[in-house]
Amino acid sequence: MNKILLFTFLFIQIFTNAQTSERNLSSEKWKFKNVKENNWFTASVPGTVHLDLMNNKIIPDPYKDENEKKVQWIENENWDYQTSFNISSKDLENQNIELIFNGLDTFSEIYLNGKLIQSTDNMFRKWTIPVRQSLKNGENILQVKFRSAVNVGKELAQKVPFTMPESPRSFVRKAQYQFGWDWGPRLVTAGIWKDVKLNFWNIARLDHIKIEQKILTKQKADLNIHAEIFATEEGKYTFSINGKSQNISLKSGLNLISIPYQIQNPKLWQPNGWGNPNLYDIKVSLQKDSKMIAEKSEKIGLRTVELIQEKDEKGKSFYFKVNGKPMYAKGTNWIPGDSFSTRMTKEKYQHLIKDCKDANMNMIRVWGGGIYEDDEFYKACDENGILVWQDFMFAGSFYPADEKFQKNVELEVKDQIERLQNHPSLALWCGNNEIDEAIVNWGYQKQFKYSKEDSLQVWKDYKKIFHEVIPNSIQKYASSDKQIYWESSPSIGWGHKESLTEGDSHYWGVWWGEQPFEIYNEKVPRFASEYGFQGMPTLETTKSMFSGNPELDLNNGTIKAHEKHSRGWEIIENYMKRDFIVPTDFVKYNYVSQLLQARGMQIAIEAHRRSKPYNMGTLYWQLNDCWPVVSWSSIDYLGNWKALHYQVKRSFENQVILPEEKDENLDFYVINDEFKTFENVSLEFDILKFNGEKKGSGGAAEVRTLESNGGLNFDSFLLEEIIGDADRNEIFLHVIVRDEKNEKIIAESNYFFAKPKDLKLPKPNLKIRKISSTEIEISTDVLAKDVYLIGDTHFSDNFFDLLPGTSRRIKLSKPLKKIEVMSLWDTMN
Ligand code: BMA
Repeated sequence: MNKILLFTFLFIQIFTNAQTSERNLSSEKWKFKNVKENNWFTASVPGTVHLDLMNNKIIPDPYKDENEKKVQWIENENWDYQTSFNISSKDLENQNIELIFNGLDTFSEIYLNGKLIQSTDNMFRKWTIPVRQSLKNGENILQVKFRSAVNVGKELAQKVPFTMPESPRSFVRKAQYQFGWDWGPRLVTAGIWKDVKLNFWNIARLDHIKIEQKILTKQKADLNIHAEIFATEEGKYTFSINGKSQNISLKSGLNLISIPYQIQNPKLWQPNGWGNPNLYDIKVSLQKDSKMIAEKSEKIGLRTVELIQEKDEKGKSFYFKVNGKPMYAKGTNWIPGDSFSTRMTKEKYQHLIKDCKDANMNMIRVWGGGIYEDDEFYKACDENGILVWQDFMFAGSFYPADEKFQKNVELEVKDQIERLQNHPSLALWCGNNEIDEAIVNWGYQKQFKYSKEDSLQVWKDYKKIFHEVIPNSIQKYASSDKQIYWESSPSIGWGHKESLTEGDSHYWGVWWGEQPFEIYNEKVPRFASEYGFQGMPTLETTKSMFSGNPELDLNNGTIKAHEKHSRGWEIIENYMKRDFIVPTDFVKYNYVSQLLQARGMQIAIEAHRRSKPYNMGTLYWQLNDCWPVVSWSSIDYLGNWKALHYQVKRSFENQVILPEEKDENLDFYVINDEFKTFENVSLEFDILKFNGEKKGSGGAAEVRTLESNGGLNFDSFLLEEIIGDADRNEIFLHVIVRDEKNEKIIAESNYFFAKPKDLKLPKPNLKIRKISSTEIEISTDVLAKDVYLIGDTHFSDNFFDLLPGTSRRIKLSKPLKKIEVMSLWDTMN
């Protein structure tokens, strides 16, 4: 009790001494209604109209059954949100009071006590409104009136003389995926999607701390701390950085100050797999006459990032140098974690980014059709050593560029740069997703019968936004060490050969082009920023598609509705037939669809890594989902790892051995992404029958050196010599790469000589033994291919091959009463 009293006392002391304070208005009682109706309902802020309607039982959950269709009317309506709050005479003694909306979705008019104080037209901007004059002592009424973004978009579209693809989505500065995507439902939201607060301040306000890294050496980091200070009183102030104070003079109005700050013997921020992502606290404060005026704190990391593009005999390199060393980028693409992004929690962000770290990734691309992510996302990336490729939020369409739109984009870019740039994880700003590609390759001009002038206008508008407005804003607002700009991802569409010799590439010959997975071995780009294949979500997530009893049947309407690609089911089935026996049983189909996806991505990732340093990055499409759906994700909506995520973890290990069959040979590539040289490395393999019987063995004649951050084609063998007269369908190869000096296995792999459907697998006798409530041991007599542990828990490993006569221990995230298990054999018999 005493402690609480003391704490309250201290808190009041600080609160009253400080000249700045905040009040959160999100936690006030909010209500909402359809403009056309009279009844008010309770609302949540931050939130969105769909969730409010759901919470009031006015609409069903759009993620369940086929309900998405039933809620489409919402996007055409206008919605009023309202709250009231009290202001005391003491509050009004503050010189300045601002109302701050961190995010409004999207077209709204804000009224305070009946007076219009602001109109908004961009979901990605922050709105700061001076309100001292509009506030009154006692109760104050705050209203936010939203207009349908779809209807506003349609009005804007009419002003353009030609039809824009997927109109009207590109006219509205709002998350584009809400208009429906090939993995996402159409749920065009409205609402107060981020916090609302009142900011009270006196004398001066401290804004936007920009931390610029000037010099970084082993001995020191020279930083410049830039601050924007708006002062109402001119005079002498004290500015402190981590307790180190300095006198400054401020004029009344806006002041831009820059103060050098040094860190001795800096510990670098290292990407995952290279070391620790060390972080430093930078606390700044502004004082006047020993009174605290304002304080701010930032967490930074000391690192350098460069994008290296140098001409070479094949084209142009494309890779990131991090802390002066070339980094092979391993990672994935991020989409919003929920169609109702306000539902994302800190825990979910932390979990998904930790899952990236655990799968040996070091980079993630925030895809341009979603949102500039929540602060917690970037914080998690900072803490886990995951670099961020940050798209601006423009995707797969044409965009207007009238003056109003340009200004709007500039302010959006400014807000986002100011919010994000101090994060050490931030590596690159990218203008957009697939817009250059859409203009050049997707044939919209023909489809919508554009005149020559229309087509020229589209290109002119593109250049305005992505060659001028955005890069100019980056130069103006971003710190000098955070200015890498890449105009469009991909830079060149996958139909053009240059997409493989320079820039970044989205290779969609697999899936969209329906080419076989093996084509990945030929189509290796300099930097693969997208490629992917769909797989079904786990059973738990599949079941969650139903409000009632799940009907697990491929022909069920609900199951079908949770695949958003128009030909998705067909493409999956076509590919499945090529490599697997297509099961009729739903659970087995679900399992094989995941194996298929993992197999495709394994082939791609291995092709990319084998080509290091020609290829220096591989980011598969996509990490996560925004609802329960069949998609390209490796982690489903409920956070469960699909077979792909387990595979990615294996394929992204720092040291890997990647066998490749070429003509009559089997080559063994060994790749090392660590900055550590292995001097005496040996390679040995066995050829085994599925029952464990050894058919042969071999190895590299000599030990070799595996260079730091290097890779080599270790050795090549004539296939005939390895296999002899054995049936390719009855054997596999097990290979080990050993560091002889330290007597340690550094990589291990299995290689099959036939497609899964052709393997003559014997029935494994799989046994599970309980070690503790959260650990099991699984064993087999003969080879168990693609062992699948089934249960609503996270298994530390799953979808793995268990070698003949071996066992493996697996940890469970939570205890299970019953664990079922199957393997590929079960789908073939
Ligand atoms: C990529 C992405 C997304 C899409 C994916 C799969 O090009 O940029 O637009 O979801 O393809 O089709």
